[in-house]
Amino acid sequence: MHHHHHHMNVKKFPEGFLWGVATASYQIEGSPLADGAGMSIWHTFSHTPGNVKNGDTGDVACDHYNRWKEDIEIIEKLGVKAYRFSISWPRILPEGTGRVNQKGLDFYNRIIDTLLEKGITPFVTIFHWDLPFALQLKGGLLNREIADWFAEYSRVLFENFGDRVKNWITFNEPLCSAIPGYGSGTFAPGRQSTSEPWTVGHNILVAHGRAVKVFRETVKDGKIGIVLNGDFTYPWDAADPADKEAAERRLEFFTAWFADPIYLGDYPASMRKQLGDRLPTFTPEERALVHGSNDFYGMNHYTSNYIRHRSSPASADDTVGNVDVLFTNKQGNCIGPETAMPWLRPCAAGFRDFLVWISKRYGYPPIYVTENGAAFDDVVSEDGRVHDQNRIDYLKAYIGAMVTAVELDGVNVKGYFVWSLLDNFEWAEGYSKRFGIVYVDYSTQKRIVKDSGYWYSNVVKNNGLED
Ligand code: GBH
Repeated sequence: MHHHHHHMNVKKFPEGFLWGVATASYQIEGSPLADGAGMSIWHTFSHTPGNVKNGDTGDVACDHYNRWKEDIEIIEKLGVKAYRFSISWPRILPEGTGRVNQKGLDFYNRIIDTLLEKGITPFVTIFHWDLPFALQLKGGLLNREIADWFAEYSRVLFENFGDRVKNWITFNEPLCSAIPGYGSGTFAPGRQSTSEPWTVGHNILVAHGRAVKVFRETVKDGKIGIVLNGDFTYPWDAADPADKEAAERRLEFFTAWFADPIYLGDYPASMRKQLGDRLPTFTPEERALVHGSNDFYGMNHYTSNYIRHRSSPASADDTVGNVDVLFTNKQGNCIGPETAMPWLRPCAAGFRDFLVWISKRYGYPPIYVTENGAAFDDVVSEDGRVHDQNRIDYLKAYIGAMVTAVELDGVNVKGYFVWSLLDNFEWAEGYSKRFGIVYVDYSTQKRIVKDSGYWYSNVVKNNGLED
């Protein structure tokens, strides 16, 4: 018998808690140019040799463009209540603006209608990185006109789908568009700059604000927010005030970069201090668009790190807040065991602490955990199943940490989405990394629900973890 403090036994969620799974268009759909779609920057980037492991592209992916019905039936069979997916901008507007492609609208209309028929709540991400290549030719996210282009595209979606879709996400992880996209160059469009990431981040915030304004005029009974990624941080030396400050500063450079302007009206002081004029300033009009623009906080969270202060001044290309990002602390303790992704170490305590950090800083906003999960080297066993106990352990620990944050810390989590429904195109890693709770055999396109998929199905059924 276990003798916990009685609160610790509470593992159920409030009635109506939304359990979901998540995907993104370029990662699963395939057929990127079908039915009149324009090219996206991930199409051109992945077709440029050297950018993606093994030369993989999204040309076929999970063939979800043709198998969407089967995939929705899997969601239904697992009893999952919500599905977060993204819309491919160049399917809807092949040139980025202007002419609307009806066949693109039709594809997503079929998905939305099928989800609703089955009682699955759609969460639509407007932008999950597949920018129309036509807009990249005009400067893409670096061009401040992105706010006009994005508002126009968003309006098309709200007018066509807003009668049925009530939960919307503007941008997925703007940090990834800004830093891997424009700083290190590991993601499309593959630029390497020390100044551009900060302009890109600013332009995305303004574009988000513009879309929210359109949304509030057109979809009066809906909710909208941005999705931000964030790894939690602990000081390398918990007794050193400089490391404690560095751990805080890293969170500011990672997440408060976007969340502070939205919830508090301006960039964190630590960023202004280090970046000076390289960090844009908000005009009063921009600030009015951005401040107060979230109905909910969308949280993508996977891992945590130990953070050590750097005593040397930050170099111009430093994007992490002048810190070292580490897996072990001063005592030699490890943040968590390895997974298939070098950056991802399971640390469920960091999830609870991050939920609390966000809640305290921004006044306990409603939160949807829009992505959480892990990649492991899954294999199909002789019995035809995928016994991914490591993924079950990960999800169980993280969901448990979330329960604790809700029950003991008063964090306002409304829903949770596993990344991902399917193994899929993991960006620069191609098909080499598997995040799905459903295995995809890429040679046959056969889907196999992994043990974690069945396990998660039970979590949904029980509305929480079993004791
Ligand atoms: C999310 O981003 C995405 O939203 C999703 O599409 C993706 O499939 C999923 O997570 C799993 O990766 O060593 O500094 O280059 C992932 C966020 C972005 C975190 C890149 C790690 C690289 C860190 N990731 N980042 S770095």
